[in-house]
Amino acid sequence: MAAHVEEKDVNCKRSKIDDTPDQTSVQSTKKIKKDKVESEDRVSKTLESFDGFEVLKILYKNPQNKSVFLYGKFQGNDDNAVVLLEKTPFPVSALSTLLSADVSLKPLLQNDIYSVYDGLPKQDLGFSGIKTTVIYPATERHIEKYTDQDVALIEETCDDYCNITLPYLEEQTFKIQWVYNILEKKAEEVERIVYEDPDHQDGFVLLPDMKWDRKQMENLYLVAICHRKGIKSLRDLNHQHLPLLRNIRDKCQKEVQEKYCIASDQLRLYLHYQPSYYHLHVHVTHVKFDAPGSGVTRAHLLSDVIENIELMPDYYQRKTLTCVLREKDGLLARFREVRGQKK
Ligand code: G7M
Repeated sequence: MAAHVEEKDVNCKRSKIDDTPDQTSVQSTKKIKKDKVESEDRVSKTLESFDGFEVLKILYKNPQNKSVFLYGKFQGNDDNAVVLLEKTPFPVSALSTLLSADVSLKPLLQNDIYSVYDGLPKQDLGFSGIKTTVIYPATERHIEKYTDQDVALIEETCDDYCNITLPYLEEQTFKIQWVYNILEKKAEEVERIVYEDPDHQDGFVLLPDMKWDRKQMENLYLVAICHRKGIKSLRDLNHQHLPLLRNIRDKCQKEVQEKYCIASDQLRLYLHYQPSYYHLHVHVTHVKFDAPGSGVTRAHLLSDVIENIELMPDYYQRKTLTCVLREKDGLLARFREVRGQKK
């Protein structure tokens, strides 16, 4: 079986993505310029307010999950900014303050026993209720990423991976500086790190995902980023990675149990295919939380990944993987071009 894995690796043109922070690949000067801001080894400065911010476009809005994504600029600066506003769940600890004289009620509807009000806090109640994520300076890719768009389901065979996906990935500049900043402790406070196994081969850093507000356990969202460089995605995984994958599974479960008192049967550990960032990482979410990307078209349970590889060491070099690609994703355009499909 192992020999077969090597054979497959040879069949699939060797990846030029060496997964180093300063990687450059064949691309137009325009593109290099477009993405330059992200390849620099730096951490953007902390904003104090949105003073001088001008909203140029609403990229996405979702009344169900009460979020809105915007694109805009700060006065006197030409850099793009993407701002994600998401209303957060009510922290149980704030309920007694919310249901008190500190909130005035403005009636909106009154009918028989039913009434609806606008609840207006008179002062700071100790929780903002709005999670605000700022990507600044943002590239055009960020603007695309957060823009509402149609998606298409693509069945990627292993040949498609070798002939379409991998060459496409090799042409791109992968902006994973944020990953290296975390691994090298250049960004995100060290105390945010939930756990670290420093082993170069099988170690990883476990920390809160950017999407988690770190307040509610029921939408717990952590991400485990492996120390080893060069593993782009599920497609690269084979029997040699089993110790790494088992280590991530076992230690994440243990640490989450110890730190957050969440049992392993309440945790969902999974990988995305396609991921947004091609450096191996595992999503760790509460099973009750319907996290974006935790559905069948994107998430692959870590336990299934491990078992599939145990059953067939080169499973992910052979399996057709179905994934969702967004309309503006260049990879979708490439699939359509090669397959002679029109939008
Ligand atoms: O789709 P993909 O499997 O590549 O998921 C990447 C995950 O990384 C997403 O869940 C993001 O929310 C998370 N993420 C992205 N960035 C840029 C950061 C970051 O700077 N810090 C943290 N903690 N998580 C991030």
